Amino acid sequence: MEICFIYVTSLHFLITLICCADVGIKGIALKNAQFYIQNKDFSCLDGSNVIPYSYINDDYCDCLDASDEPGTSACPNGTFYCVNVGHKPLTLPSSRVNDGICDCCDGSDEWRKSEITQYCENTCQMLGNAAKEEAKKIELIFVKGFEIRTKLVIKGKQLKTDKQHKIVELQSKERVAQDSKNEAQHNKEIAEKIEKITIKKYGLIPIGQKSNNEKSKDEIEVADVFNTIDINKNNKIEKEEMNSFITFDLYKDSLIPQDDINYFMDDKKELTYVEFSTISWNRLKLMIFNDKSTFPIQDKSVKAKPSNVFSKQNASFKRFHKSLYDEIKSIFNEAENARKSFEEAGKRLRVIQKELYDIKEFLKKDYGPDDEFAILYEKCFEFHDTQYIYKLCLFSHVTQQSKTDKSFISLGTWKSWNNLPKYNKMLYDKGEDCWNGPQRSTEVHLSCGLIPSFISVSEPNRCKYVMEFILPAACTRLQNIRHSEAIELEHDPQEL
Ligand code: MAN
Repeated sequence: MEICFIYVTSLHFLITLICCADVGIKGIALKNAQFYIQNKDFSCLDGSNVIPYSYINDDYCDCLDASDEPGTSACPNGTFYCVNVGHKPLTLPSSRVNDGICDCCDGSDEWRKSEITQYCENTCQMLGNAAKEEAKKIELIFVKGFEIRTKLVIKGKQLKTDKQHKIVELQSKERVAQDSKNEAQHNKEIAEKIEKITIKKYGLIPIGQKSNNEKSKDEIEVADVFNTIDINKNNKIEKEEMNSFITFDLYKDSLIPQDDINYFMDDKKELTYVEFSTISWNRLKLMIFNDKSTFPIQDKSVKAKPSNVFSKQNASFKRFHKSLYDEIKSIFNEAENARKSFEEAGKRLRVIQKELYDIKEFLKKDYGPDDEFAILYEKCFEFHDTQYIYKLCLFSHVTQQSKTDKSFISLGTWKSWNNLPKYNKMLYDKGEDCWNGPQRSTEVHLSCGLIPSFISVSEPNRCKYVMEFILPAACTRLQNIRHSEAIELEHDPQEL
């Protein structure tokens, strides 16, 4: 019964439209044609007046809604409807009717002039064909883009799964690395304890480990001895200088033992202050100053008898110290190696922790309803204008680099999607402060395109930037496609 009623009503509308509605009236929209019935009084569409049929388009405004003057400019609030057969219909403000300019592609807005001679050329068919061609290309971009997007979805999901697995793997590596760091720390503490005892016992200089006061006291002593031995004052200690000190007559046989001198000098011909203080000083101190005596005066005669400073010492005593040096050296080496191992274990742990942190950061972000944007994470794209190079690193940050002084300004870091659930606007905020203004921020507008490309940058409000970016991941809706992209169809798109 209901269906029958709808059918009868529709049929009645159709009959009215075919036999009675006056589609010949200029400027009416097709949907309104049914209200303009030839030779019947016309009721304004808003009900504001009822007028004789002859008053329609008579250049006099009778209806408040201008519905009696659809084809003239009599009512300021009126509109003219171009049917534009073959192309898109168009609605114009009534002021543009019969103004001498052809606005409708079918020329109907200049109907008065065309009544005399054809005033406007009908370009609807041509425009309609061109629009259809463009629409086909756009459709093709959408279809191809959607195909790529489908692959991106698979890749994005795979990437996320891989990262999740990687987290588990890294967490177990982290535990192992933490254990080995703890062990290295334990070994270091033991080795350093022994080192400390040794240093204390033999009154050595633990280079780089003492407080500033203690250090400077040691440095003064080292510098004193260095200056004493440096007879020619060239800021270096030469072998000849060493040989001119009876102090080095270690065996009290009026000879300076050259193998011992080579040992002091670490097999070098001359020593700088740094080499002396870092290499030779402890060797010297162990072998000569163990009795806390001061450095003896120079004796220009190498053959001279040793001074009584060392008269208490004998050769075996000194040899004992040389071997003691080796023992101490190995204690120092052990402590040094333990420190290095600890440092390396710490480094290894930090590398793992950094990787873990990065993956967690990656997984925190929303890569679209199907993870179709995931593989673009931290991928960067540039746009150059006359003044700046803009760099957009997706899901990460945006910068502006001046072409003149090469300085960088942050235009924001990843914040979020800006108009969910559409996933076509990204927001990067908390960029560098704008002078006397807000913090810089950037909105990135995404639309469908086969190749990810940075299309444009603008600054509609000071320090608020808008970037246009195209990519296949955004090929979800036909209206998202940029028309200019049509020409790129011939190129082989990369799958991003
Ligand atoms: C720099 C740039 C411009 C910005 C001004 C604001 O010159 O970041 O984009 O408009 O600063 O002072």
